[in-house]
Amino acid sequence: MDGVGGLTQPHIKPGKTFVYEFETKRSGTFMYHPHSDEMVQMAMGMMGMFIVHPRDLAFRPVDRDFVFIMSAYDMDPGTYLPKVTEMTNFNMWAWNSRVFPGIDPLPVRLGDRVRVRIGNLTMTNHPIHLHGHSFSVSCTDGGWVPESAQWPETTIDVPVGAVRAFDVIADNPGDWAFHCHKSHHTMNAMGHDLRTLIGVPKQTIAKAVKKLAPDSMAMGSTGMAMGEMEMPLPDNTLPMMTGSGQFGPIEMGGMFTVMKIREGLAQDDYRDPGPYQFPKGTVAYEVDTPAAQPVREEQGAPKSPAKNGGNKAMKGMKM
Ligand SMILES: [Cu+2]
Repeated sequence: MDGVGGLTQPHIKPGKTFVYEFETKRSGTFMYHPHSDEMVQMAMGMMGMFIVHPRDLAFRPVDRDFVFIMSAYDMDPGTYLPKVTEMTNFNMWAWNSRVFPGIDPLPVRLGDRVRVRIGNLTMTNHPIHLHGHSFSVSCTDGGWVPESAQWPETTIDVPVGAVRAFDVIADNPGDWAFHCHKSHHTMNAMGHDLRTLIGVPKQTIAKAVKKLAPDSMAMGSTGMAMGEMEMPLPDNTLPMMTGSGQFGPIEMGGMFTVMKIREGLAQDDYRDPGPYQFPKGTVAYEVDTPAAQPVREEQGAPKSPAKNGGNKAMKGMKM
């Protein structure tokens, strides 16, 4: 029983219920979604993962098994409905319809064999990356990859309409970033077509721009991090980067979470173990450098009137 409306079955009209019956003939990682008014139904998130476990429990066993379906939405800040006609410019990149920091961490015991299954029903590919480890693709939605055909990776591309599952031995304790490697996919509610204002003293021009376009958002003069982007948000949106860790803001959003690998987790106790206690000598640290001057002055550019005051111009500006 397949679900292509018109081709293999009648369309399911609003208020109606259909039954699908089928045998699960092989194990693996699969996806399901409508083939009826797809642009609308998938743009609004109607999709899911379907996992078939092997009957033989000794076949490729793992200690931890995670699954994510990737979806993308285009929602203007302040609105409540994804745009169903968008084809390229999505601004919310979600795992299981959630964005970081709303995505749970992946707590894992040191030495666990871990499987992460990822399905892609967005309209672009996602190179998925885990820090601190290498791993191999163990199955796709086409079947299990023979061990002799696997090769080591640190990032695996998940094409549109495809599933990739990778198996990793969690042999490196720590808090390891796990994310899509497209930079704008680890951000929420991106403003598109913004001007680049790196190095621009913008305290004065921001006022002028705001007069012309009160809702405009100017990028910070040193970047897009939260310190530069202090502004009230409209209802029902998210900052582009948010979440915090033991050392400060994480400045990621979207398709991002953390695999927390710990020694000594109790059997079956996979609650969030909190931030990693780094052993001495395993965290990068600051050293004194001689004469650290602002770059713009070293290059002989005019002195900025916005020096140290640039952030204030952002306050009150809306996305
Ligand atoms: Cu991505």
